[in-house]
Amino acid sequence: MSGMTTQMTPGRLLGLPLLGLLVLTSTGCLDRHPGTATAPDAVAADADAQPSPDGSLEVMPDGGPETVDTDVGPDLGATDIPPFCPVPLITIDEGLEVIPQTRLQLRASLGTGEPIEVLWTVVDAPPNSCARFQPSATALEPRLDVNVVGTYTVQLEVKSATVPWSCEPVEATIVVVPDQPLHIQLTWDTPGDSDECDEGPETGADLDLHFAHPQGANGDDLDGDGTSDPWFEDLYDLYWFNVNPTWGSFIPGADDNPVLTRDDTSGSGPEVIQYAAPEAGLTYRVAVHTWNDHGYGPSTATLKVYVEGVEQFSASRDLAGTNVLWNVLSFEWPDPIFTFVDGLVDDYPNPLFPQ
Ligand SMILES: [Ca+2]
Ligand SMILES: [Ca+2]
Ligand SMILES: [Ca+2]
Ligand SMILES: [Ca+2]
Repeated sequence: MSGMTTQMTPGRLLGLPLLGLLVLTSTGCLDRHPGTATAPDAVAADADAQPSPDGSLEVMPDGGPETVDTDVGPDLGATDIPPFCPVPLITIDEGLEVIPQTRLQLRASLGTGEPIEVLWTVVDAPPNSCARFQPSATALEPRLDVNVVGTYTVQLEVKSATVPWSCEPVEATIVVVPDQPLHIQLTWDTPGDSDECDEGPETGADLDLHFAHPQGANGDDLDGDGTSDPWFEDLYDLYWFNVNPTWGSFIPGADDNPVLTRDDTSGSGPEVIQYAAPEAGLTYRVAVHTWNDHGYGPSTATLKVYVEGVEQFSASRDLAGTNVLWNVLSFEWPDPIFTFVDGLVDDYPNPLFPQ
């Protein structure tokens, strides 16, 4: 998508025209960062400024308030003018509607060219999204990975020599929508993990998403219930050990295979399967396996299925321990009608990697 800039107007502007300089007063504008200041010379050099009630500019250098006569602008006749704040800009190269697993490139500016400090905050995001600014929330141009489907709102606060932190922050809202015919997403909560978003070996409970083609229905009867199982079947169970199987056409280069586009071993997820060309008339099955809780205790797994970008199925289930299989659902393609199986098998080890 093309680059896009969003600009929001803070509520504190009170309908005043945007001017090039701000007036610092003794109102709440300075309370949070009392050291904020600008030199009187810099103020006097910019005549396009918001006047104080007596037609002067008020600034706050280190030694306390000073007044620089400028004789510009009308006398507003007010005795308590709120601080005047320019509007920061949030620029997002990828636009405001993107597909899952997009790495957003954000940029902050004030439009004046003056050096600024920034503070970014994710104020709203889908559950378990773990969206964090990289390399940090104080970078001028941070990156943000948006992996979970849903709506994200980011907030930007800006400080400069003439702008205090207390000016109203601006926000931008990004919508993450799948673009594939079939998009399956697994996320999980693990209350026993104090940081569900850290990454690295055994830093969280490791759950796995499984997606089975009907050809796999003749697999081994791993749970011993007398019927064959598709799970962990070599070719027809798509999961972390079989991330891009050849289903559908066997023509080399045919772009009709499902893909596990995101594996997660460190907690929270998401694990994601995308399928550009599900086959008409086939019934697919979806399961969740607790590969290893790594000692963090029970997790609540949430499985969502999106068809053409629209959520069509959602279910959650508490899963405790290692080697638990949650047989979630089956559905036929196209025009899927979802059958919520909701079966639970407590001891279902991976036959290739028993533990
Ligand atoms: Ca963790
Ligand atoms: Ca996993
Ligand atoms: Ca069985
Ligand atoms: Ca993770």
